[in-house]
Amino acid sequence: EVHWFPRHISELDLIANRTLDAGVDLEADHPGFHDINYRQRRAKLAELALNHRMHHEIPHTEYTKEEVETWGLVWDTMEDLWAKYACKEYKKSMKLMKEHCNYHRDAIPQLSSISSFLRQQTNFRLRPVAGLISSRDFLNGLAFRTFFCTQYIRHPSKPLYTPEPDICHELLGHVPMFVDRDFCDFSQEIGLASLGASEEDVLKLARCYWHSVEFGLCKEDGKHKAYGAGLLSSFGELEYACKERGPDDENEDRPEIKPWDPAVAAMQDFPITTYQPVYFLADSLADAKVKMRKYCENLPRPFFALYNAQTETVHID
Ligand code: H2B
Ligand code: FE
Repeated sequence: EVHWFPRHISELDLIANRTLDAGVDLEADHPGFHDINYRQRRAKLAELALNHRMHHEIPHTEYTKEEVETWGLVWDTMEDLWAKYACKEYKKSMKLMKEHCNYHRDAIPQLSSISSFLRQQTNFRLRPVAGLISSRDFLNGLAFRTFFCTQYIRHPSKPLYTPEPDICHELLGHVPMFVDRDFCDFSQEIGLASLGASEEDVLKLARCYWHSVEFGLCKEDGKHKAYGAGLLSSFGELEYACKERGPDDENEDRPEIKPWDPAVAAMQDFPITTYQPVYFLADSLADAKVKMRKYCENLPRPFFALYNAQTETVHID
């Protein structure tokens, strides 16, 4: 029996609000757990996401001075690291984000403006979401070239750490990559394969997503550059993953680098609160996409899903 899945983009409204509990551990561990003002702010932004409907304008969000300061601090910390370790696609897009979407250290950009820009560029869009949703729901959105995007910001007591996605991770890690066509097609490929997939296959696709969209590396002139959002928004791990190590650094902690192979990544478990022990390295974003497509074509499925961008509908063959 095939698991239910959305057929029209408007049906993403049905899954966007199925947020998961952060889990008792994460909750008690959360830097904002005991901060009543922070929790109220989160509740207010959650309400905006819950009330959103596909094809409606995303409302303008006013951020407080303190929130903008946190954003600025993350920005300042990351800027030099992007220059050194971000892939060329990211750097090119970041330039466009500055020109078209008000990206700079002193203001948190608006989702509505980013979403319209992405739609013009690659027909990807952002859809506000209140927090973490299941892997299945999250990946299903990608089939419709839709990225579920949180709007709240991490707690100011720990500006360089967040146990969950936040606006810094989404806008500085993920968004610039969605200006790149190969990357968008790559993401949609995983999304289409997740529609109606078995629990087992969703888990495999979620691992592929993790080892690429979140923590993927690609080659550039013999060097390792990051295209994964978890790296591009984390000051410690970006350097850890991409740094060139010589024979003198032998005693240093170093991650294992495996060539990008979705069949291997699909079986590779990962930690969520520490640096990754293993990263996957693609030859290029186009290479990552081609391999992902081949892998998805070979998943055992009773049908093949195609997306019609004009009608915003998924058809099955
Ligand atoms: N939900 C939300 N809101 N944002 C994410 O980035 C996210 C998610 N990632 N659910 C998913 C899970 C990812 O870790 C994979 C697909 O499991
Ligand atoms: Fe993410």
